[in-house]
Amino acid sequence: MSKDSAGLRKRKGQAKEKRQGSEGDELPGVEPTTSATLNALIYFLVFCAVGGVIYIASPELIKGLVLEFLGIEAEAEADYYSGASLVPNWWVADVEKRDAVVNAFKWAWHAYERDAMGDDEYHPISGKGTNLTSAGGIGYTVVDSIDTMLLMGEPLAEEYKRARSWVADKLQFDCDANFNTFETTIRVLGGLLTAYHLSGEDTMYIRKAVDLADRILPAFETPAGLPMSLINLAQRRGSLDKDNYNLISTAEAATLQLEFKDLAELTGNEVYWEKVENVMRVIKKARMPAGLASIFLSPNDGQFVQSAIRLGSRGDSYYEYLLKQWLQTNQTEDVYREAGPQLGMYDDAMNAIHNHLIQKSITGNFIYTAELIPERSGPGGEVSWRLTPKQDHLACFIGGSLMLGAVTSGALISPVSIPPKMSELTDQGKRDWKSGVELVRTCWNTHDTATGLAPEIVHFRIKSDGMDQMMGSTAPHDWYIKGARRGEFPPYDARYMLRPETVESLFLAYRLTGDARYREWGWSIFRSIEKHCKVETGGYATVVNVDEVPVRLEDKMETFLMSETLKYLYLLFADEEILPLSQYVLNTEAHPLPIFTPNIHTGFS
Ligand code: DMJ
Repeated sequence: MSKDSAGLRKRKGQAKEKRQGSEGDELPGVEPTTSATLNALIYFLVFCAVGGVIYIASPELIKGLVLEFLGIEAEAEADYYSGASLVPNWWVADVEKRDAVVNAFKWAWHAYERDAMGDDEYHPISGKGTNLTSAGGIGYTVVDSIDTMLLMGEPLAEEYKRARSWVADKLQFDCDANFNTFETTIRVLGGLLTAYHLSGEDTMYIRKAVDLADRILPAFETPAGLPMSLINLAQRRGSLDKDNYNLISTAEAATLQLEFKDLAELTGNEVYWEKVENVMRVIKKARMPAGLASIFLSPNDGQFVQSAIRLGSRGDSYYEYLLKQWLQTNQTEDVYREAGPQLGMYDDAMNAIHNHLIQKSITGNFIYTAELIPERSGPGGEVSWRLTPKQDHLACFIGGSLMLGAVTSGALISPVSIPPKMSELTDQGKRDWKSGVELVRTCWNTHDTATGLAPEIVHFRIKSDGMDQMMGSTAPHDWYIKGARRGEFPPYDARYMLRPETVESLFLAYRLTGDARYREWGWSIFRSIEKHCKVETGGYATVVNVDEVPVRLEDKMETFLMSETLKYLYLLFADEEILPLSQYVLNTEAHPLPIFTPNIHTGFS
């Protein structure tokens, strides 16, 4: 693969340039000077005609070419990716840092294997494992970790063999209890599928994946076809989430698609595809004004229910999968990224995010994504939307996602340069690239804490918060952790639970720019994890307050440490060819699935 391009595939219907005219084709009987003038005129007319045709097909391509010809690539745009610190051989591993991440993975895995092998969850301080239900484990931690071992290769070869044996001999899904449909799909089904792809097509994984997927399918038996939040794997019966008024979370419903489509492609069983695509059909039909999506849907009529609108919990991966579905099927599904005047679902959503959620911080130094909260007011109980300056760590996936979208969905040519030139992007691509770069920088800034780790939730300052009066010169400049008070038990917002979203964006940003700063930021986060989350006896734990040292730890090592956080850090420092973005798309739990051109054509448009 060429190293100076993003390596992402050519977009369907991309305009091709054609050389015009040829030598010695003057008209007979015409004097040379007249002929030269005439030729020039003909060339000019042909040039204009061709230019006109291309302009109609792609006005931005012409604009970009003209600007480039005139050398007017605005400087601010040209280096918008970050600055000037490009790594000459960006695609080559930083071996020392990569190996430090491998050692961290071993530290986490060995402790888990010693204390809790096969259990769903791990508590490193007490050295114990627990299962999600009393009906036995479903391989949450083992399956979630396997593909990271496969990517890390030789240093994890023995660990991989043992993990594979556990899956082959012990993993079974005949568990009479309710499991979360979404979590089981992204972690266990996604993990099994990637293990199949990365292990050289070990069919044991596919047999397990088919068994699990078949047990999950009944979750889709609701009037609208949206999946119920819970699924009893033994009884094959779905149920709604009473704790959330029997509503269906938007992110949960719209983040099963990559996994079930991959399985449909592998097995030829179109039912997997139809079930998850129908969810997208329902969501498309339910479109809220302005293209926004609230975080809950009704299982009965499939309409959006009045609830918060955000890129954080219950909203996040809905947006992530709009792009990734389009990438997974080799950019062939126009419903996500419409080529014509009608907006694709991805474009629609990205416009909505820019028009309604992205805000500037009080100092103007950062942009962030706010939330919209519905409120009833007035005599008729009219609904108004209150903008809340709250950003979950979960929302930090969006920076990298926007950058990835900009160089694919928002690209005029394919592949684009690394980093992309602004003339290679559409207007939407430029907008998304810039906001992606800036949102990654914002998320990095939220690591400016006593531990160098970012809190679970930050609030950005707004003019009316009165903090200047209350706190004088100690008032935070841009953001703060709400409710955190010296001497008191820290609020939930203050914790770092080993989440991956910022390093996920750093990995993408590095791959798409080759800019050293993203590796530096990733390394700094890694060192903070080592310093503050590492448990002496093995494993890593949640920090309860990122702004307090020495830290207090909570006895929990989330499975996404090994499936996502350490994988993204490893990929940030590893050779680019370990996982080319032109060939794989990562599911929301960082399980890479291959890009394919689908044989199934459902006509969803
Ligand atoms: C992961 O389980 C997935 O990334 C999911 O989409 C939401 N976030 C957690 C990790 O933070």
